[in-house]
Amino acid sequence: MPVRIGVIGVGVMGGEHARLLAHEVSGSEVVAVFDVDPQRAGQVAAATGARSHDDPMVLVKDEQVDAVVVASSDPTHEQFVLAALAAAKPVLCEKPLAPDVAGCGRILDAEVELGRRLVSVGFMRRYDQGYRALKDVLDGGRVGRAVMLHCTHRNASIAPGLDSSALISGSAVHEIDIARWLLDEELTAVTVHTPRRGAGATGTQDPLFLVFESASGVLVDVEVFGNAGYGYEVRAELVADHGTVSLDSPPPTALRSDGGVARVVPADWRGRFAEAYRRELQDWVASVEAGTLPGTASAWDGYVATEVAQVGIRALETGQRQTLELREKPALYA
Ligand code: ISE
Repeated sequence: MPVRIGVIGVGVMGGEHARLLAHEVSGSEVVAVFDVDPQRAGQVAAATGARSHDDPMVLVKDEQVDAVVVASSDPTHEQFVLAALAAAKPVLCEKPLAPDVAGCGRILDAEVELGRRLVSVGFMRRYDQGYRALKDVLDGGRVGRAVMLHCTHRNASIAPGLDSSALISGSAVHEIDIARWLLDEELTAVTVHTPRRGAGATGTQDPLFLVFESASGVLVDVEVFGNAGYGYEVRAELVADHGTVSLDSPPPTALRSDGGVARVVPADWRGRFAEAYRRELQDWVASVEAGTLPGTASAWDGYVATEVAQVGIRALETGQRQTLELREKPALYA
């Protein structure tokens, strides 16, 4: 029997998740969708064969729904994740788990109270083949221990007038999660530097240059550039004792013509990480079907990402290095 999935929020991300779950992920079907825009919900329902709900809480409780994907607006994530936990249904929540630490804490408390891990958070880079190969090299010991991790995260453009804090909470949050995952340790401090603003900067400061310190002394630097102009590009280079391993971009396909060589740079993250999203959903569905834990980020990872991002915003606002104090890690996430 396929896993019957309800999707809350079928905009850019949720609509793509619904399409993948209905047509490209095996073992799943989309049986229910909700969106604040009923017309959009109707279109996705028609394209996936699902029912369109007018109440997301009814969708969560629907006996025809085995598992829930939350891809609605960030401030609504907490209520829908808590509802899925109350219904004891597995839930995959797009990042962030919740925009604020208190909201993440309420979700952690609810999952600990339930005594079962049902929450997954959509940090899809953990499923990107490039990042997984980078982690395999590091874990295999071939280059020794990590010393530094250099990260580049550039968008062609972001919503006009977006505050700089969104570059941390909405974009660099991916580097926060992937650094913890690659290094298998916590980040302990953060400093944020503000170079001259790029010509495309709207709203406030853009780009930002963040420097995180890990518990073992690894430095993780992240250039996050919201209005880089030329395209979407994510790179990483891990520098270790005896060598480096890098995640280059854009893809190796090169066009040679008219005396030049050109490579296509993706327009945004959906093209660059399309396969990672599919793998993430496939792993999550397989784990729901088997009743096992998926390889996704957990609610704890979601909480830490939000906590670190909020401290990073404090470092930006104060211009001072900020240290990180996490809440005690419940045994459920050992
Ligand atoms: C966007 O919200 C995402 O989550 C993308 O993965 C990220 O690369 C982009 O910078 C964000 O704006």
